[in-house]
Amino acid sequence: KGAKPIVVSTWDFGRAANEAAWEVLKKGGRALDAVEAGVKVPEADPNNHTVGYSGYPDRDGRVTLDACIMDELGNCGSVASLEHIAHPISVARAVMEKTPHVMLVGDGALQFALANGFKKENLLTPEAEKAWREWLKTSEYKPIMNIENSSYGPDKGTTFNPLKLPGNVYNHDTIGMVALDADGNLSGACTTSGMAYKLHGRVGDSPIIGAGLYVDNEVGAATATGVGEEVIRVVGSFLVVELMRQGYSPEAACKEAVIRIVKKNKERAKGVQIGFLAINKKGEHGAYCMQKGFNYAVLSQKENNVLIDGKHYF
Ligand code: SD4
Repeated sequence: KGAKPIVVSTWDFGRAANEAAWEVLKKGGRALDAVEAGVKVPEADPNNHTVGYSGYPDRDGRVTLDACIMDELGNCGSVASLEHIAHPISVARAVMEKTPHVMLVGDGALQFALANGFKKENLLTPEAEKAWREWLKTSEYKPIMNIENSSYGPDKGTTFNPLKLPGNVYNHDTIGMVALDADGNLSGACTTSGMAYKLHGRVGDSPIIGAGLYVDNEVGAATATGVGEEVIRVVGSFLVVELMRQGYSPEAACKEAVIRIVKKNKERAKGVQIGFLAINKKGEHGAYCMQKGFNYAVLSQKENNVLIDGKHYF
């Protein structure tokens, strides 16, 4: 004991998630339990259309969820393209704890979940279905130009690059959460419904260990949000942790990972949002993103669930 617990998570909806994680951390609980409890909050939220229950479906109208979790010992579990289960993060944890595997996908992941007591549910809410039916009229899919974020858009008094989705709802936000507990151990969780109206079977970075999430208990932990294809390309979260190992601060490491993506193709990078978020072993936090608009929530004894704007490349 003796470390100062901290939990950070992506986007403004990370604050409610942090509160749940803090309930565990403040009692000296494990970071692993904290991050699972934390991300279950947006997974269950009917107003959040980008994570868990009520997520926007793929182009076939199917809600397919991606999630992963990783602890201080390098144990990890993941599910991809999982349907009908409201808490994919808990299925990912069960994969980690009850199987010799790391990742289960699609029908196999569902079969495993049902065999382990998870309830089959309809995750497509009437609201999300309505949005999908609207989308079907044009079936326009341009993920490249999507600037995901929750603080811009017509509803917030700015017209900065709004998505053309019904109801002006932004179509991709993931919750990534990393935490340090009182024992000085790190863990992380990441969960999403992925890009709205994606091809059926598309999997992003979020359930890929090293891309959407990485934890190394000697160094730090990192998570990512944004266009997953870009994050996978540079194995983003692993990269951030390795840069911290070399002495970079969390923010500098996140910035360098963003620059790595830019270097691959600057024109392509201009049209996408990516956000990295990290903490190190000392409990220092930092983030960096491609475009203005990414923010993250920090909860510790010092920082009362403050929302911080990530610095941005463009
Ligand atoms: C994905 N990275 O499926 C996720 C989406 C996301 O903020 O993060 N949105 O590519």
